[in-house]
Amino acid sequence: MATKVKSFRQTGKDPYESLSPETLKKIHRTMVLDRLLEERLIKMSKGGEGFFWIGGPGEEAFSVPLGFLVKKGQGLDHDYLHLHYRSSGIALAMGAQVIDSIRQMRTVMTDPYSRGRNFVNHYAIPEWNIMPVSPTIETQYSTCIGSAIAQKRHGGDGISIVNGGDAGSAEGDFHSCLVWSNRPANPLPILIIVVNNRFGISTPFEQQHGEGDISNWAKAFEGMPGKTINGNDPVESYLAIEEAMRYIRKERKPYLLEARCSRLHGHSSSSGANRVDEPDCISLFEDNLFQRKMMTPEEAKKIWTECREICDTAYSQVKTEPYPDPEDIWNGVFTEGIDDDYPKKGGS
Ligand SMILES: Cc1ncc(C[n+]2csc(CCOP(=O)(O)OP(=O)(O)O)c2C)c(N)n1
Ligand SMILES: [Mg+2]
Repeated sequence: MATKVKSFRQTGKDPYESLSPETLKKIHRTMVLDRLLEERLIKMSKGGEGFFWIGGPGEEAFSVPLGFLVKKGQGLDHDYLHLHYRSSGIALAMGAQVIDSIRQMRTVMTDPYSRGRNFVNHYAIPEWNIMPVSPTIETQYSTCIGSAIAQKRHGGDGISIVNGGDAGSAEGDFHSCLVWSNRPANPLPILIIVVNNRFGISTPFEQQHGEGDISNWAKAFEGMPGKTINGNDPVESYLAIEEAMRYIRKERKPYLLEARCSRLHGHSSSSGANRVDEPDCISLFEDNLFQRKMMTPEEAKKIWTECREICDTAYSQVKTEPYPDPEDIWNGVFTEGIDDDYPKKGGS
């Protein structure tokens, strides 16, 4: 039987009081920074700077708390992250810099994640165990099995964290992850996340998924906790992620968490990336903070201005930076740099 964890709604306490004012403000600021970064990236893609945009506006209330809760570092004593292309809030909360995403968008040489080669929001940060993000959806649910096996053997409380989308959870890799992490012979410490924005490009969730909540898949496994949360609320997200991580770190077993989030700019630049009318997690969060007198509208406005300045300054800097030299394509691959004999060997 799957364990349904008791919702804090049933406890009668205001969940906002569970987090310190500093934590709430830190989350708010990073959500705003993330939103403005993504809006900048969209603007760049519409202006022909970079070839493609895909990212996470609408997922900030879930991604940012997750990023702050990661046990960050390199190696098996720390968490491993197997992310997808809507994870900018996670990376920013972990300490990634706005300017580096803008660099990857403009495909300049200074892009630290791919030297101007990959799509934007395709991170690769070895120092923090952030595995290279793949544009092939859901393969991360398979790769996370490997890091989790290594962490289980190693001991300690490091966990593997994987996130992906609702449509991808209809693919085999997601189910391999459930089966492999729940093997009675060797259960694995994986936080299995599905961010359900109710669409796979243009396929509605309701037309593809007969299981209702995706977290219902946990019921197939003896004792596996599964939970669906409102991922548009950063406090609900923070508390649910914290609870799931506590369980996985201690029990060394998997946990399935489904976060229902908005998708505020459609799928990607391929579908136009225009703003759509769905609940905005930042507006909702600000309303909650204002009502509780934890922040004033003036304070919020100041934060928006400061974060906008950070994005503007970074963008101005990136515009001065060089594109990769075409010859650089041969560097950082599985060869020893440029092979002068390549054309003679039949290449062109
Ligand atoms: C293996 C594979 N199949 C198909 C695609 C094309 N594709 C890119 S994004 C996407 C939809 C993914 O939807 P979902 O998993 O719900 O994530 P979301 O984009 O909504 O966050 C598809 C089918 C792909 N990138 N990789
Ligand atoms: Mg989706």
